[in-house]
Amino acid sequence: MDKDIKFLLEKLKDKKYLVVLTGAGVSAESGIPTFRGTDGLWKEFKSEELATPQAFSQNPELVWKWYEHRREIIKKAEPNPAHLAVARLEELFPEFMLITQNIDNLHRKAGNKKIVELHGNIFRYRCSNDGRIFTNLPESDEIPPRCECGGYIRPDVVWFGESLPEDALNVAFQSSSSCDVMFVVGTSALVQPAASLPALAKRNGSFLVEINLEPTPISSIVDKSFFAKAGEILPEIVTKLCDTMSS
Ligand code: BV8
Repeated sequence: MDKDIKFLLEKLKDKKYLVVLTGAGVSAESGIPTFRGTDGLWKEFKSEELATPQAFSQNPELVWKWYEHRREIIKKAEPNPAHLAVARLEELFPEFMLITQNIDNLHRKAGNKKIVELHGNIFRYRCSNDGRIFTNLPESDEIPPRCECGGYIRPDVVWFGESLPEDALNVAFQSSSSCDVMFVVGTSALVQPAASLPALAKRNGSFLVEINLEPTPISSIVDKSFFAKAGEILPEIVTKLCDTMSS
């Protein structure tokens, strides 16, 4: 691995603008199940079946309880060394943007500031009728709770078949088009439009690095793959990067 990191550090020497794109794999070592892993969320349902507006309108209580279940897991989770390494990278590069598909808030907890949450945040809620945002839930003995307007309150996350927040998407496209290096960490690169960002960066001449346990659909276009746990390889890369920068 050492020679791989040495190769990477060589390539990073003249790079100024780093974008990091993360998926569920960066939170796996915090004990949060990924979507498609063997430890996947709720075995009896596929995430794609529950994370949809149709599922919520057909069975709001089931979908609400699924998110409550995930919130309880996430509340007990702490940022792992991969999250901490990504936070350190924000300090090391003159220009930086973190684009995450995750809704678990762990990058913010780890200290990152420049974050685009492409798919929302599980600790934020919105009325499914009038769109009002809630950070704390109103008192209600209904499941899901209702807004004053009578509409059900839902998690403020992006479901399959729903458009991503325009401002988040614009920043994601803008930074992916302008960066000169992109790290893609812990994503199966299947979910669109997030999965199109690495190709966008590549088209603009960025140096692409993938960190994953296994190859993904973008492995053929990246310049360097590290098949390892993010919580192990990222801290190693960042430590060596700090040594290089301070020497
Ligand atoms: C949309 C929030 C426009 C909710 C999520 C083409 C263009 C546009 C749209 C589509 C398209 N083709 C299909 C679509 C529709 C759809 C889509 O992409 N479907 C997929 C399944 C094919 N996209 C959408 O619907 C998007 N909307 O495009 O709007 C539109 C509007 C109307 C009609 C059509 C289009 C909205 C997508 C957002 C869905 N919401 N999350 C919630 O979380 O509950 S997506 C959700 O799943 C996550 O946020 C995440 O993005 C995704 C899971 O992906 P990953 O993060 O990659 O996680 P996964 O488990 O898959 O992989 C983990 C990886 O980590 C693995 O590779 C594993 O090897 C690795 N790993 C594990 N442990 C480690 C590790 N790596 C390193 N270290 C470890 N320790």
